[in-house]
Amino acid sequence: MATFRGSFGAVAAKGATNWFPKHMNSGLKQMQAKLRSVDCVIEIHDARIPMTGRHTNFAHQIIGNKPHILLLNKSDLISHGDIKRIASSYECSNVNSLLFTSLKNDQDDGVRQLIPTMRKLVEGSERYGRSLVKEYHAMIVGVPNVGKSSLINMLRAKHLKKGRAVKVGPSAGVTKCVHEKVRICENPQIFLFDTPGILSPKTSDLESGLKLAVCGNLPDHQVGETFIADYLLFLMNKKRCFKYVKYFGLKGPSDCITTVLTAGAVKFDYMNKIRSIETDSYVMKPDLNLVATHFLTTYRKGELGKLVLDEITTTAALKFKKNSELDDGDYENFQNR
Ligand SMILES: Nc1nc2c(ncn2[C@@H]2O[C@H](COP(=O)(O)OP(=O)(O)OP(=O)(O)O)[C@@H](O)[C@H]2O)c(=O)[nH]1
Ligand SMILES: [Mg+2]
Repeated sequence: MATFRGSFGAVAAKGATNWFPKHMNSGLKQMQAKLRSVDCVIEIHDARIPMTGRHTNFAHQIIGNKPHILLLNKSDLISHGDIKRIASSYECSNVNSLLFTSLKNDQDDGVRQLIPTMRKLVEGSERYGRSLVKEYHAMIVGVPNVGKSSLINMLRAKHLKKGRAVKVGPSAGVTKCVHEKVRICENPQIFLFDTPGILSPKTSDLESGLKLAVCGNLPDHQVGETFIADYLLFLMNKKRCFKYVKYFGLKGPSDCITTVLTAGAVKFDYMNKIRSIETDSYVMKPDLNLVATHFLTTYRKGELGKLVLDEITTTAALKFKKNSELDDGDYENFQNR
């Protein structure tokens, strides 16, 4: 069995995981300005990083005393066991409404529960000067690329049978300003505000920033595709998630990103023809950046295993076998996870 790095020692360029373009600053101000007409804040985060990367300032700058629902979205990319462990770890937190959603599933249970949960919370709240207003307003907040706009479109299609209202896309930073409210329900009338994804101006530590990068919450080129891929490889090995071995046609797990990406370049034919000045002839060189992008995209589609990037430490979590206790015999099981 290969031995793996105990910690991620690679060094990123200074500030590589800090991404706070102008639209985030102005978006945050627009969100604060709209708060007066909002009855409930729906915060969306990526279920693969349930403990990492939630914007720390949302709590006091945006949520305040308003009813708050936390949606851990993209739950199709994690296992049922992990959903249970995360839910139990949130039991003793200050989050009072937690739902897991997958917007890839039309019949998703979490999405079905959202409007009833929101109604219950709003009806049981003060509504600060809005008690005579019959329609409900909610603001959707979260870091980039977690599915805020997709949720609005899905709820609208489900309850109003109407088409897309807001733009969605696979990269971070698609929504750049707070949009006009979108109606998503007739009875009662419920409107949602879509908002731009907001990150903290400075990520607290490199690994938190890299986890956000692996999930696509900041642009790949900001951090560097190969660097993010190396961190993903480090986590996959740490969590004994070895689907990448077969995928890249390797003989066994490896902790060396160049070995993994070079194997991928050969398998997927990501080779560049380059003219060598020394020999005055053409040589084939692997395009490691392209394979790194392919690696990240494949993980993000869930095709390399249902991998939660955080450690989930709760009493319930202790019932599950810890990764550190796994041995060679577990290798086969994890390959098919
Ligand atoms: N697998 C999976 N993908 C999802 C889910 N929800 C959204 N996505 C995808 O995630 C990507 C981002 O979705 P958006 O709705 O644009 O995310 P956003 O939070 O509005 O992003 P910004 O506007 O950039 O802040 C899109 O490619 C969606 O198809 C989900 O539940 N599961
Ligand atoms: Mg959006």
